[in-house]
Amino acid sequence: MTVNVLTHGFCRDCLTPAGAGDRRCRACGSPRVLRHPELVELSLAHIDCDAFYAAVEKRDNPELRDKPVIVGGGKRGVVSTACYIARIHGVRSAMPMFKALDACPHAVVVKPDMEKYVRVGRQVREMMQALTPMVEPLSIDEAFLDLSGTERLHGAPPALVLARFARQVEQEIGITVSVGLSYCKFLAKVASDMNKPRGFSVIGKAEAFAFLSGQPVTLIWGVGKAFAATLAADGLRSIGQLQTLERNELMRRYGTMGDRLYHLSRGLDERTVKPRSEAKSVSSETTFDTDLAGLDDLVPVLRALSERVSARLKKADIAGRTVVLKLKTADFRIRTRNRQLGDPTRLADRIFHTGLEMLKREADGTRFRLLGIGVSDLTDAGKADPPDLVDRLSHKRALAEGAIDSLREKFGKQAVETGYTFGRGRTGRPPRESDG
Ligand code: TTP
Ligand code: MG
Repeated sequence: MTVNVLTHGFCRDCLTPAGAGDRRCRACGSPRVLRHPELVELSLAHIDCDAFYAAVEKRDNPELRDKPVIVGGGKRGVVSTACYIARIHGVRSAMPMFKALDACPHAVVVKPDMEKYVRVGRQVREMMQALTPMVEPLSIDEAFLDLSGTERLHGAPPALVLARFARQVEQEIGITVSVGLSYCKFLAKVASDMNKPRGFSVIGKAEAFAFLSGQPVTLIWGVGKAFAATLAADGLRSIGQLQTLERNELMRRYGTMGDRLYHLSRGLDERTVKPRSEAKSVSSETTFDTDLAGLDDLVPVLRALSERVSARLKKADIAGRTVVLKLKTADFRIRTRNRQLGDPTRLADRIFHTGLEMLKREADGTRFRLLGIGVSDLTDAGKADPPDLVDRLSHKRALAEGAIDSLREKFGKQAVETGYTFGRGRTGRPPRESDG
């Protein structure tokens, strides 16, 4: 496939090049002909799965296919997502379930199966990584791809590779995606959202400025409700209005955010795609202001770090089978100690107690300048922390931790402090922490 063949675009269903003025594909009759003056030049893409959780549920239960489907938790819970049929009735993500069912009483409600969605998300990601290593995942169902320089490898320009990819996801995984193609991250992400589901939108360099001028300021990454209200109070509602202001003026008014407004409103976005391979471990460590030797000082820090690691595992819905303790002595020697668990865990309490056993052996009077804790051998959270009948105490602690988690979810992180974390030990100022 050479570049010239795509002068008039191509069919997204059968990938046949289109002829000048074709409204439908000559080969298959599909109306999904994609054309754009910059089609063969653009290489930055954002791909986002359509109604992701709901699409996976429909795939796995064909009876749901033509019904409005809401994925979410219990009657008092909120909507995680709704399929596009349910959205016609006004159902949206994060809506309280009772409201969603008011809007769409005949909807089928499905409880989320996170483990399954993580698995499908990973499959989609692996298919992306087969196109290019330059894949930057943003969440479970979306990623940026930089396909520049891959034309020779694929024998086709990025636009066609992406359409082929969308088709392949439908055929092999059984869900649909929407693609945004542009020259920068900002507009690629905007584009992927433009004609969902099964969308493919292109925003070229030549049209970016004019396109943006008609959009609301909220389209800009980082402009949430509160900031939009500030801008509105200053008479700025459209990106076009931002485009009339000098950079200095925007920065004087809004600081670094003003700089972003200046650039993004003009379609100037230098951010590159940063490939992230899957983490091999999740850890958190801290360097003390003054070296510490005693368990009394080290234990509260270990507890706080364990909670941090656990929070990250829970957020990513993963667990680790091996707990790793890291210490750096006052003379900069690193000690790492590992312990493998019977089952993977994501509970702060298990991470902490396993770490504590190892720490007790090391706390022989040596002065330490750094303490870290983490888990490796990562797996899906599904197999983690089975009810531990042998160790009733630890089971009870796990249940307590579940209760604390839901309280925190309701009332915020600071709502519940466990005994050990409270006050962060005796290190004086809060330690410098870093996650890995
Ligand atoms: P999104 O990509 O925002 O939404 P979506 O894929 O369901 O729909 P579309 O992209 O077609 O607009 O989020 C991906 C998944 O993340 C979604 O399927 C469910 C989950 N999610 C929540 O659990 N709560 C939320 O508030 C949102 C927005 C998403
Ligand atoms: Mg999505």
